[in-house]
Amino acid sequence: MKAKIKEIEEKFHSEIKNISLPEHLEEIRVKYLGRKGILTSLLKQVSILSNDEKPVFGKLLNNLKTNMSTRISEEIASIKSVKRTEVKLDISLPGIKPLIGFKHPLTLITQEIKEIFFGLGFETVTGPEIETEYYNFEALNTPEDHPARDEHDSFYITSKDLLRTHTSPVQIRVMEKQKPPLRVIAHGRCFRRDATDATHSPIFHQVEGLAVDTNITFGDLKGVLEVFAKQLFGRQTKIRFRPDFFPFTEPSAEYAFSCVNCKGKGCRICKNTGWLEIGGAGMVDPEVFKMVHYDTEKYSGFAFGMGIERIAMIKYHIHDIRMFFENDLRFLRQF
Ligand code: 2U9
Repeated sequence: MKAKIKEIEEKFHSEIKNISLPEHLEEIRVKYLGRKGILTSLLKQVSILSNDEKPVFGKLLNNLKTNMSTRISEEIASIKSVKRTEVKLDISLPGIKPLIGFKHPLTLITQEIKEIFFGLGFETVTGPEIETEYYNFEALNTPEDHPARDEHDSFYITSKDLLRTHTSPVQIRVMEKQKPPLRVIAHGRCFRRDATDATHSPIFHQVEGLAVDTNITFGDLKGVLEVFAKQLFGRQTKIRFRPDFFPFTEPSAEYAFSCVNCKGKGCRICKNTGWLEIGGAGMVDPEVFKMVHYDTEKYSGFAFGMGIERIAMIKYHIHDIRMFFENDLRFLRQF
């Protein structure tokens, strides 16, 4: 038995010498010390020895078992420490610069637009992006057969709920809660079933203004938009109004700013017209006031709207609306 123990011990040490992978050391542990291992089966045989031999061999085998286990653990630790020192760390190399956050161009232009209207006494309001047909169309005097109400033009969630096609429902919600005088700016994300191209996106952003009081006139509207144009694009900017139609304003107009690039002389940006079309505006239709129980004899109001992407494209010289939504950091980090 003694010779056998010696033989096992030598074999163990010679096998372990050439091992370089921790998983192979685990295999050795199983081979010698596992439940069916060489040493374990030898320990089981101690019970059949004589009473004199039992403590002698029992002690010998238990000592060997402890030694083997220690040796295996030491080998694993030493392999691991060698591996660690193999990883070369050059502390003289420059570090990785942390990426500092920045605002999206649409956020920047929205803030700038809001600041101008704050200066004119407006406050901002927001509302839900999922709207009912009532707030998105009916309350805004948009009849059942209007093309915008067609599901080819709007994203419906249910037969009565849809993604808002403009921010105007927000002003209806405000008027339901507040009595005049009112000067509010609604802004946010809107959705239309438009085919995507360089100037159209099914997701876009709007800023709309609404002022309601006694004696509000079209002159007030012109004054507000003129101040806005000059503050946003410079003192030399001129503004032009031309008749238009919207279901929620009467009379209605489209408005344009003199081209920021050629100052109205005509260039590629303004397609040689000297003007950049910005949005629509008008006096709030009395039918809309009736929906929110405002006294149409006592109150009048103006409203206007503009696309935020269009303003940002003019201001930052961006030629494709898709750039705003592609999340390309090479584009976004320029602002
Ligand atoms: C209420 C009453 C009237 C808001 C208005 C426009 C005209 C308009 C377009 C500009 C570019 C939308 O993003 S765009 O395509 N908007 O032409 N918006 S009047 O009129 C309102 C709003 C709310 C209660």
